[in-house]
Amino acid sequence: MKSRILIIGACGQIGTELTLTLRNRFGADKVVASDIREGNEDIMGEGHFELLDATDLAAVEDVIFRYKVDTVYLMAAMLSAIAERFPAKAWHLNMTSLFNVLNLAKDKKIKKVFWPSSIAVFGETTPAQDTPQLTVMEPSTVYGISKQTGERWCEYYHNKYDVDVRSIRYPGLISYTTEPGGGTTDYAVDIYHRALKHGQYRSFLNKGTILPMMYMDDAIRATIGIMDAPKKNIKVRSSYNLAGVSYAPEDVAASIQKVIPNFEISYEPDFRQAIADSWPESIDDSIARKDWGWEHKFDLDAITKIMLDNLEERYK
Ligand code: AKB
Repeated sequence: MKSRILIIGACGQIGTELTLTLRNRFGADKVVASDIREGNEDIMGEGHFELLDATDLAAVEDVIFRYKVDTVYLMAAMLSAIAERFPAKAWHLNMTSLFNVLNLAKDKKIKKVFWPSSIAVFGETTPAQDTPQLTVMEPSTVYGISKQTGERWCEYYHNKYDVDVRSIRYPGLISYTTEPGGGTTDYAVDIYHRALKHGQYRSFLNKGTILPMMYMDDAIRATIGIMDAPKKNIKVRSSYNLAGVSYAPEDVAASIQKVIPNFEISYEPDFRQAIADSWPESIDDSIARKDWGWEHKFDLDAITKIMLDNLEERYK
C-alpha cells in the first residue's frame, strides 16, 4: 500500500478546506483527517477520520503507523485572541504538537511536514509596511511567541537533522465554509455573516486598522504549492512571508456596501485592538514568489462577492 497524508486539526478553518482539496486531488483513501473533535463530512469530504489529541505523541505515532502516513500537515493551534486568555494551554498545544511531529520526522517515521506560522511572529518594532522576510521580530502575544519559537525549531530540525519541514506565515484568512475560532482577524469573516443577517456590524477593531488578509483558496493553493515544490527550491526553513491583500474594517464595509447599500458598520475596539496594532499592515512576499512561484489571485471585491454569494442561502 502506498503512503498517506495525515492532517492534524482537520476540522478547523484551514484544515477543513485543506482536507477536502487533498481528498479531491489524491483520492479519499490517501488522506486521513484527524482532530480533537468530530468533523463534518459534508464540508471536508468522506474518508478516514481519527479523533486525535495533537499533544499525545503515542496517539499521533499510532495513527501514523496504522495508516502508513509519510506526510503530516499540522494545522492544530490556539489562535491569537483566545491564546491571550489561556497562555499556558496555548503554549502547550502550539509547542508540544510541533515537537511531536518534528521528532517523528527526525526519527524517519514521516518524510515531510507542513506547519503553519503567522503574521503574528511580527511585533511593534517590525517595519509595518511591506514587512520583509528577514526583519526585527519581537512578538507581544502568546500565539506570536509560540509561532516565532516554532519557526526557530523548524529551521533547527532542518539544519541539524535534515527534516523536510515547510512553512508559511499566514495572514488573516477569509472563508465561508468553516468559521475561524479565536483569532484577531476573525472580524473579516464575521462581518459578512452579520451583513446578511442584520445589515450591520459592530467591529472589535477600529477604523484604520489595516491588516494583511487572504482568501482561503489562495491560502490552500499556497500550502499545496510549497509542499509540491522541489526540496532544493525551499530555501527558507523557518517560514515564508505570504501576502494577499491588505485592508481595514471600513474597506470591507465599503466593499459590502457595493452589494448591500444599506449595510452599516460601527466600531467598538476591545483587547484585540492592541494585538492588531502590533502586527504589520502589508507583507513583502517576494522570496516566496521567487523560490516556489507563489502568486495570489483574490482581491477584496472578489472575496466579498464569493462570501456574500455563498452565505446568502444561509440567511434567507
Ligand atoms: C489570528 O488572527 O490569530 C490568525 C492569524 C493572523 O494567525 N488569523
